[in-house]
Amino acid sequence: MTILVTGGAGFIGSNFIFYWLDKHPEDKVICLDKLTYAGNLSTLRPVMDSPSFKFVKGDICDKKLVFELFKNERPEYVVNFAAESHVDRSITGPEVFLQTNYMGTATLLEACREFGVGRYHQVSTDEVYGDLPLDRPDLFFTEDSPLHTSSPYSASKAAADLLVQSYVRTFGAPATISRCSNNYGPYQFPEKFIPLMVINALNDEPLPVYGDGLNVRDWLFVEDHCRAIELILRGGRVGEIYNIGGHNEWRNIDVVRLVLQELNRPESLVQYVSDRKGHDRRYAIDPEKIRDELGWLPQTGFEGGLKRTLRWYLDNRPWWRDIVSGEYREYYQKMYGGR
Ligand code: NAD
Ligand code: TDX
Repeated sequence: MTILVTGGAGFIGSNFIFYWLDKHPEDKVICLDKLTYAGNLSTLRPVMDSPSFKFVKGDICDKKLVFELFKNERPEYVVNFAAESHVDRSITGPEVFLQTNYMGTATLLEACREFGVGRYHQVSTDEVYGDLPLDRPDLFFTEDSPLHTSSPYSASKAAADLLVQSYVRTFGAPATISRCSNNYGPYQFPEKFIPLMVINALNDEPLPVYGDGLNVRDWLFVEDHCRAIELILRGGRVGEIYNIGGHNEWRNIDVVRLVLQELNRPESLVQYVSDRKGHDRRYAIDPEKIRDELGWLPQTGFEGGLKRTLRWYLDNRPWWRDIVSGEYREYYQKMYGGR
């Protein structure tokens, strides 16, 4: 069986490739990735020489390349992780988000239609539901919550979801969609909240907390997300959406405090900075559907998962040092300088 994983040189896609090859060594995994700033070939080093793995550098928007790949490899499963994924970048430059997240999905769906696949899975996000108020802890996102997007990033992801649903209805595409909460774990790009805080703390640099630090995110260890996608591919119903999240809500400032405590760094490193435009207040997933239909439950608790993640960043300094010493410095200056 051949499985095509797009965006597999990024954070969740690479963890998914490791997970899949470990669980299904008889399968062939092909990774299609453009290697944008967020893609890192060194991440895939552990599997690069495996006969079960093949890396293809390319853009999911490149119809000729994508069609050629489908024609030659005939993947049975396609899992689309490829995306521009950082909300802050979508605020300073939305176009590439629309191009990759929407048009890239369109190209993959067309290739599935032309060549036929067993399953197409769209990796979406809980951000398509917008946010929940802090004073209503009884509210959660269900699969029926209305789409209510706040950023160009979430709008581009919601648009892609609607396109996938239209292909199910009109063309009978064997597609599913998952909407997961915030992931954390090894190989997450340093621009994202947890690795950014960890790396700054290790470098004894200020930890920039947006606004009042009271925004709430529902954190899930990346391996739990990978297992949920596997279950959806195997047993999820075509045309369905599955929310993924583990009832693990944390205020940003409390995550920062925990990181500082674990790394034995002082709280004086916290620096409140001006808020993100349109900053979503609270995300919280109701995972009842995936639990009841597919038996999925998260297996990694937050404190254990965070410890594993911190250990990974401590043990893999060359991985993130290479990133933060390059063009990332310019990004950081532009995003945080004088904020
Ligand atoms: P990431 O930014 O770490 O990785 C994205 C990968 O996609 C990179 O390897 C990049 O090179 C590749 N890519 C970008 N544009 C491409 C293109 N046009 N063609 C081919 N490859 C391209 O992202 P991530 O955090 O691993 O997120 C993966 C997916 O999961 C995204 O679709 C994101 O929306 C979704 N998601 C992420 C989270 C999270 O917390 N990180 C939560 C829910 C859903
Ligand atoms: O420097 C920071 N300071 C800060 O306070 C950064 C980078 C973030 N934050 C806050 C903003 C959010 O409230 O931390 C929270 C998490 O921020 P991000 O890591 O940027 O994640 P978020 O905006 O919640 O979106 C994430 O979850 C859903 C992923 O990046 C998306 O790809 C995914 O779809």
